[in-house]
Amino acid sequence: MSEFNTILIRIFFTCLSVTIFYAHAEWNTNDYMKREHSLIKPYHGVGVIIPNWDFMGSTMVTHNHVRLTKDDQSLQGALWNSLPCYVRNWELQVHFKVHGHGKDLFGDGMAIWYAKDRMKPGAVFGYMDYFYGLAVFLDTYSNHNGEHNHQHPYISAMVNNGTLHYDHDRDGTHTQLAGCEAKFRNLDHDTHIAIRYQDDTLTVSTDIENKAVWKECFVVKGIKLPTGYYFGVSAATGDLSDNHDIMSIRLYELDMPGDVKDDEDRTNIIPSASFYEPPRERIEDPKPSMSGVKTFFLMLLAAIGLIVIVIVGVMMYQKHQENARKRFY
Ligand SMILES: [Ca+2]
Repeated sequence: MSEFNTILIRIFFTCLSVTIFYAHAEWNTNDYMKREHSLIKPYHGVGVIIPNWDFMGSTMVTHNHVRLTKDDQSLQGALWNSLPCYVRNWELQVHFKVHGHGKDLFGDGMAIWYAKDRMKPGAVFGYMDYFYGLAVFLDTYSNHNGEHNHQHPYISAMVNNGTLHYDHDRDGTHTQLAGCEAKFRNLDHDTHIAIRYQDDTLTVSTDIENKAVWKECFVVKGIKLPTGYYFGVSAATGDLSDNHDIMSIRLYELDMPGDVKDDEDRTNIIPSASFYEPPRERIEDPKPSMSGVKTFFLMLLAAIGLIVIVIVGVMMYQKHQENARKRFY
């Protein structure tokens, strides 16, 4: 072996050990991060296998991201953690990027899952309908104008016990727990979402304004989720498209050593939510012309009333003056 080759090999191993050292140092600074439920660069283990994660559909893994769908029509992709999660209180942080060529038309969006069944393709952003568990939707396309009074992109959550249908045509508005508008698409800076499940309370926050702070999207109390479900992310395109990329997924355990733990067995409970947003029925707004007419008549009545009072007042005053004059003469 030539001396040049030996030097090259030395350089390679130095770089490798430095990389391993820093990777290890990062783990040490995140004592409560569960590495078996997290996805961090470099993704690759051996070959194209990502340790503890499986991918399906249109998903492509590169050095910088896991692309669930590219900016092309009719694609579905997903990435699923292969180990069930038995952490009771947790926070999942996802570094993602949704971008594409569309200026006004793009879609459909992506979803982050904590669900019973993994690797199931379907109609809900690339995952099965009538699922068991929690979904957080990052919906970029408004399928139904007028049904809801918010803009897209829109982030919302849904808890399902296997019986609820996600109504794509109405953007799931009848089954959502809560939601918020979030302009996370086509941004130059990093975009993150945090899903916190602690003491049966779900808190979803975003970091999409390049301020490195979490901004609360919504909080919903009274949510029961079993342990032993799987984390996953999925995305879908239809007639409209976007690149849906995942840069990292970090799961933090929120139970601290020494916390008093209740003994409730959470392995077999059915996912449930005690509070749903009231279903948004198609209630027509009161017609403006009607209310205008009403207002007009009310004003007219008030004006007539006022005129009557003034006239009566004037007449009484004149009568009074007349009487006074009569008394003097
Ligand atoms: Ca939609």
